Amino acid sequence: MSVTPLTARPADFPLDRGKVALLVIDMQRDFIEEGGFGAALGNDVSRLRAIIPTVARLLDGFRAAGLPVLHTRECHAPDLSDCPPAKRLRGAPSLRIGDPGPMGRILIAGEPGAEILPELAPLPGETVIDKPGKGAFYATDLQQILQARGITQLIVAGVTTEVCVQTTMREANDRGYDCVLAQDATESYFPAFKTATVEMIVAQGGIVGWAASSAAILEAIA
Ligand code: TIU
Repeated sequence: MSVTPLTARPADFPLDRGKVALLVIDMQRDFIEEGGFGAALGNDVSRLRAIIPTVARLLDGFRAAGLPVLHTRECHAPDLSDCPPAKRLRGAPSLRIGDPGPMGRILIAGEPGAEILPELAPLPGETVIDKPGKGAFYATDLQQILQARGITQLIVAGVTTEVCVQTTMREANDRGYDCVLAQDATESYFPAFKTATVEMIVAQGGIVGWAASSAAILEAIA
């Protein structure tokens, strides 16, 4: 298999086209549009919109290269059987998980708010993982899906950087996957948290993984 050096931090990443996939985390209306979960938590959701074109370019690049694309959605069963009470009851959001809002019930599978943004919608045949946790491996089939397809390298994008993206990268790292954060295709409600997350991922020789620009990633897979 052909290995291409991808310009990254803390060092070049040996991208293997036979083993790499794009994993787009939770680009859902509930986190990015008004009236959803992110806004109910008191966040300014507008700043997350800025990465939509960059995530779209990554999707286009992976699709054009014939490389695998996987998407995740954070959402729960309508009866909330997969939602720990602590998750629902924590804090003082204006709407809790399962409550009816302008985009349907908050973070519930099948509701409009839980859908991926139309601009970034999965294509037929692309894997979509519904996950009840912040990490994409907890209580999902992601590990088995990746193993079955021989995927060992993950290019990770999506929201939010320090919550679901970082949790997923840490889960993946512990399972032996080599992960690259697409640093301009991820965003946080808190700019300082995004900066800190990128730095803690690449610190200590890449203790969690690598970070690279989308342009460098697209160049490496072209
Ligand atoms: N609140 C927050 O920053 N994020 C989440 O709750 N979920 C994801 O990051 N997807």
